[in-house]
Amino acid sequence: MLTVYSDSHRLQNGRAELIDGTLKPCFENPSRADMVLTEVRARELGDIISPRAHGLDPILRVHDAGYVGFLQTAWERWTAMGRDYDALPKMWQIRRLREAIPEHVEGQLCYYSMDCGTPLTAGTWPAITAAADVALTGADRLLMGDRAAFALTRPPGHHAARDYCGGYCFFNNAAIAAQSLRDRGCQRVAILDVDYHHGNGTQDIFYDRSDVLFLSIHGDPRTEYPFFLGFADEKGEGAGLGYNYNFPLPAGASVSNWFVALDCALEQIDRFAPDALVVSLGVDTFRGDPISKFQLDSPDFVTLGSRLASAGVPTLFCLEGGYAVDPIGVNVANVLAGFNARS
Ligand code: SP5
Ligand code: ZN
Repeated sequence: MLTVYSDSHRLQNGRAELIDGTLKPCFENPSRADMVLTEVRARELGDIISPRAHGLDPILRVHDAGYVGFLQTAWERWTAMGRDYDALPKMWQIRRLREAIPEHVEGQLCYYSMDCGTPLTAGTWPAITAAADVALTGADRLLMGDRAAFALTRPPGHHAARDYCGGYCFFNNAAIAAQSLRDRGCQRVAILDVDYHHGNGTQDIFYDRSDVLFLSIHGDPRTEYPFFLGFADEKGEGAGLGYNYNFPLPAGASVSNWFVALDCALEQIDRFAPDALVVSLGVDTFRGDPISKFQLDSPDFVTLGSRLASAGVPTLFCLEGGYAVDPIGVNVANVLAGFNARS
């Protein structure tokens, strides 16, 4: 399987996130992608190519133009005020506050953010446009007839919705790729999100649509981030009713229960009979993950890859979370190797 990779991911290198009440070094940092790339190379999983630039149009098919414009200009406007530290929001447009978009960059940062763990930095814009191109170039390969491709996307994307960032995500790489596959001839696309955290952004983007099936297996939002979305009763709305599946599992859920949920998700994918499958591949389900509470061990990721291959659908993997940095390369490569062996 081919890997798409760009060095530009390095440009997203936040200094700190607010977590557990303190500013801590960002869990989502460049060393994650370095570890994954090193392992993909060492295991000879396939060619590694650079992305092709796709421009802003495919991003604007998924994201709000005002939001995209904000991301494009935010750092310049932030530093023009004499600020040189990463931009983090410090309030939110919560219940009964005005919904109008503020004029000031700081107000806009608050308006367009979900949390204060997602620092906007000098290099955020080039990094996130490159990550979208990485995902889109992976989609190109499926359209050329490849059985599968791995988009080594960083920063991740699945918490980013139509018009907000959060959870280390700015552009929803998987959603951008899925929409592009739709726009270029696939009738039905399924997105399976196996990251520890619910893919609230992806759900938001496709919630009222029947042409993109979204399924997510994740820590129960009753106790886990992102708290406000990802419950089992969220089934889609309007034309999208019946095309959204959440499989929340209690924090600490066993590996066997996790794979039961995967089987349920795969059954729905089979029924939907998509032309392409996009996997939001977070490996923060690993038992050693510093911010998550599932129990998967490294060999379980081989099983995951193999089960995904059994769906028999052209598959694009987009990297999402995974914060145990030393084993992240092995865990991701195990998924890809398990898939290769079965397909
Ligand atoms: C892409 C992705 O995986 N984003 C995850 C963002 C999670 N951010 C907040 C996590 C809060 C976890 N709290 C556990 C603290 C352990 N000391
Ligand atoms: Zn995650």
